[in-house]
Amino acid sequence: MMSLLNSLDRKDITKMLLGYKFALEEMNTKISILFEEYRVVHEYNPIEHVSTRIKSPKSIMRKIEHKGLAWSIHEIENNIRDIAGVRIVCSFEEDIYRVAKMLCNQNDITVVEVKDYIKKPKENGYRSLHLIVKIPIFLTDSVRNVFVEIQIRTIAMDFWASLEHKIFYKYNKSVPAHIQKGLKEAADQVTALDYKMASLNKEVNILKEQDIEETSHTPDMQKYIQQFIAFNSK
Ligand code: 0O2
Repeated sequence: MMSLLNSLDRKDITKMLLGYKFALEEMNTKISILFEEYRVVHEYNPIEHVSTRIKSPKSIMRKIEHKGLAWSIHEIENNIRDIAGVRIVCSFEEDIYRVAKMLCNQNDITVVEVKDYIKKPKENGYRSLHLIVKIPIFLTDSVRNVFVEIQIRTIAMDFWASLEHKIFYKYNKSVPAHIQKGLKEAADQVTALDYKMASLNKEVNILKEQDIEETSHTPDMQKYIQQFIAFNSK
């Protein structure tokens, strides 16, 4: 396999990978600007953490073979859309869609595909929102539009996906039925946990709102009490 990758020009590979590196740097900047502003305006941060990665050469080669692609930079750039990957881990499920909307609304981001594995989880229980986008990278002599895969999920979804990936996402034999069942059960528990935390959050938010309403009534109340005392002491 390595020899096939060696058949490509080194300089071309470096140029290609640089494009993905710049795309990720640009995405990182976009995300941090967006959320710093969001935090100031809404006094809330929907994001727990963000990570980026460039797909490993081994994984790129596996995908080239799996998709039956020709060994050319052009073919790789046009058909492998997750070489540059951003993972945004949010607090709650509703934050995922909030974050996705904010990113998709940016003028220079072209949304190529949305894969909603939350509304329609994968058979093994995998849940996550995937956006395949294209962003322009301004180089010395040209503008390159680069594919980036953005995975957005909650902490709970990330917990399941990271461990499942570690255990056997790349296990290429068929997974025994009882293990598949166990995995799916763990995914269901993770989903239940997400719902539970979201509902607790909603309840606390209602309490907070009531608190604000009560404190905002205080000056009126004080005024009323003063008027009442003044009237009754005449
Ligand atoms: P890695 O090691 O993370 O890079 P396409 O890209 O559209 O041609 P693909 O790759 O099947 O087809 O797209 P999909 O389903 O959106 O998956 C892309 C990425 O999502 C995967 O990349 C994983 O990172 C993640 N993913 C998808 N399904 C699962 C799953 O069942 N479990 C876990 N843990 N992650 C998943 P790679 O290249 O497969 O792997």
